[in-house]
Amino acid sequence: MIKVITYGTFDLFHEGHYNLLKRAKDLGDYLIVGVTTESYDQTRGKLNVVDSLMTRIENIRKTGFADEIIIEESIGQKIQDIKKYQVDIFTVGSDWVGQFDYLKDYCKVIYLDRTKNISSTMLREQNMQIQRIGVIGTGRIAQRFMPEVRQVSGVNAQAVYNPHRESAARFAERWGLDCYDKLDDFYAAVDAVYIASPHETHYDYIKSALQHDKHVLCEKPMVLKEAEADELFRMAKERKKILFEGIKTAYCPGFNQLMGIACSGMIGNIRNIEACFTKLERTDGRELTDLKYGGSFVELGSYCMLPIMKIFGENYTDVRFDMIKAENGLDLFTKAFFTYPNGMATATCGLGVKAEGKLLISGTKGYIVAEPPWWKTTYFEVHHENPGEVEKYSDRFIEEGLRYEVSDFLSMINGSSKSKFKLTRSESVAFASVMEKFLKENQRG
Ligand code: C2G
Repeated sequence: MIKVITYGTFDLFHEGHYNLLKRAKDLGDYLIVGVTTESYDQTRGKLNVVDSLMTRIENIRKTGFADEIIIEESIGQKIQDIKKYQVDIFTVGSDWVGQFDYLKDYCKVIYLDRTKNISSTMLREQNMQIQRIGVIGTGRIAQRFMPEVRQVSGVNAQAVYNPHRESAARFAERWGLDCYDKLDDFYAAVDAVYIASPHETHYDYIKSALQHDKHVLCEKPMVLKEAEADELFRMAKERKKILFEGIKTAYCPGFNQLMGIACSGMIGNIRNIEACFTKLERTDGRELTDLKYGGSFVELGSYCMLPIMKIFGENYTDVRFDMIKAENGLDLFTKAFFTYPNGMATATCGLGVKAEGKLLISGTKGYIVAEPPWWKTTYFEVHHENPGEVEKYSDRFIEEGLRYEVSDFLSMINGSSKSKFKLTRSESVAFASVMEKFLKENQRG
């Protein structure tokens, strides 16, 4: 008996998938089909899969070609499956030519011609209206955003706005966008905006974008006053628009896995969280010279508060700040101490002092530790009383990681609520409220 194996996501099952499975079956006597899990697809950068795993399996089953359906969960699994099921032929569509030649040591590898003019990506795009996204601001973060947004299907980066026409034109030229220096014209050309302008301009841009009925993804810190955050979220709700604070960590798969484990009870009741993020900045850069909105806490505090608020919630009983300041009064190193009824937490941020940069979550049955850069979570460990008992978890964080938030922003626009819990409105409001307290204490409020 000749055994054949093939793998795929098989999202929005179409003729191309059908043809592939039919021909795969014809190659032998017994066909095994491996269907990718959602988390495996996420790790390999496929972020917008529409159908659930059950639906995708059911669609394959209905063709009648598969003698056995298995789940594909990780990158190294193919070799194991080939050995385990004593597979004779591995096959996949011609879009993968060459990429699975390493399996030739284990079985025959056949690339079948791909069916032309049909793909899941095409169908996904037909199913949803393509969102034209416009970028406000042309600085470093906006530059990082561009290659990321291109990885997400269903959005098209369309336009850029900067009141300084020259900067807008340069950015537009580099990334192939339309450039605008008048806001009304810019809004008319897009469905959603990504705001990456200086912090102090966020509030006005968000407000005007919402007034023009645009969805908004705004870089962190979204705003620095609780009342402003409240007002903007209320306005977004009234206008049925999505307003998202872009803290990339909140949307990345590894961090979500970490939060899931922390909240699962695996390390018991959580009592202490230490989140630390430091990066040494040039003393003449914006971060250490902008007397109103610079400094380490405004720059990095959102990342460190994220695990704290997600685990302990927004109702801390007290928050206190200790800091080391530069001559110009900006904080080079800040520790924010949060007190909760049953726990405590510190958010440590530095732009002029280097620290170990860990995330440490301590509970009554063990602790979780993630080394820097935990804010781009790829790896963490769960430790218990017995030092030999350590569980290790890893996930992928691709390049700058902004693709995850763009993908979630898009699914929220398209009516899916699967990303709602990743960063809630009330968490964003709580961040703004802590920032406001911090700035007030520094006479910067
Ligand atoms: N396919 C095809 N013709 C199309 C579209 C897809 O022949 N027009 C084939 C693909 O080449 C693949 C299978 O259908 O063999 C499933 O395609 P996808 O769902 O896109 O899955 P893919 O990402 O190719 O997964 O481990 C996963 C595998 O490596 C392949």
